[in-house]
Amino acid sequence: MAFVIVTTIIVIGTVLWNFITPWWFTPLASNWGALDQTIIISLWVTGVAFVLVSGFILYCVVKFRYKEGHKSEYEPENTKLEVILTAITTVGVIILLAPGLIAWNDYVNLPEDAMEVEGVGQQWVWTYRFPGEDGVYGNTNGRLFSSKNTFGLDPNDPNSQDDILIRSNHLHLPIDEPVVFQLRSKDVLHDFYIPQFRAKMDLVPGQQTNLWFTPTVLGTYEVACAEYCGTGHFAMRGIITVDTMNDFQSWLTEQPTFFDTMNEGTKGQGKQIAQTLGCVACHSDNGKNGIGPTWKNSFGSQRMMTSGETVIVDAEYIKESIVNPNEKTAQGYAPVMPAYKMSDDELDAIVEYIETLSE
Ligand SMILES: [Cu+2]
Repeated sequence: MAFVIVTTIIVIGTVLWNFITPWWFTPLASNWGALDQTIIISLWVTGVAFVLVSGFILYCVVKFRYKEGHKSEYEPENTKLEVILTAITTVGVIILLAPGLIAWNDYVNLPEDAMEVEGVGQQWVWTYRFPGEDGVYGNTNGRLFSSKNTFGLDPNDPNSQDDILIRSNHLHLPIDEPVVFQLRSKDVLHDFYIPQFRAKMDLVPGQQTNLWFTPTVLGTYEVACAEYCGTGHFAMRGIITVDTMNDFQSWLTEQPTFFDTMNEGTKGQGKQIAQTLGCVACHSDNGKNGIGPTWKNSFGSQRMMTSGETVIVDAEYIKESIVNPNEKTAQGYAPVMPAYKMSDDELDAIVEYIETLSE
């Protein structure tokens, strides 16, 4: 009897929980209401099946419990029952699958006149590229990646020059305009996910994947990486602000083109370089230690190494830590930082930036 009571409580509690849970969808801010409906239909179908199957088990436990003199009957075939059960299951599976297939068809068919943005993922930052005035993306090639050319754009391709580069994790989009994201990864698998837009797509190294949506509510939304991509996965976040068309246009005109970025000096650009290369995912500028030590007030301080030696955080140590990070590891941190190739000017710019963060 205890089994019947406990199971009944679990079944009723599970069903009730789905109605009163505080962890429901965040308010929808895109065109993808169909995806929510698909999930809700699935919840209803599986919920009804759950209640019916659980109810049947409880009924059997009570009805056929052990009694003196009761004997079970042997019935190996019951064609009528099999036909009914097969029919019900078939209808259930169709209701489960059909709405998803309809929504998926829209999801993978990209609108033709949509705005285009490229989303680039790397451990552990997001950056973006617009095709610029000519509307055509310049060619990219993994061999062309450098600390200066972080998008790997072909400098000899005339289409590259006007490409607009967003070298921070903060992207703006205009409201009510369909936008197609071309997604690519510079290193490992990532997943571009904005919960309020319900939009989600894997980034696969060596491939381009696509995703589209139409933002429908003004506001600021968080981009999260939804595919475990290494130690700093949790820090791989970004922001998308949905603006009016006017605000979006004025933001876009302030962003540099590829031509601009290739011709800008490095002096005073330490913060920009740190952002573009993703240093900021692990090294904060606000005193909070992350995967790596914070940069705030670090310049000139003493730091204990795992080897037991103490070093002064000066220009030489910082540069060595960037170029050859596993030479010395600070105590309390894992030796997970990849080595970065940078020009002397860029190293100086970063040291200078870290220095400005210290009192
Ligand atoms: Cu990631």
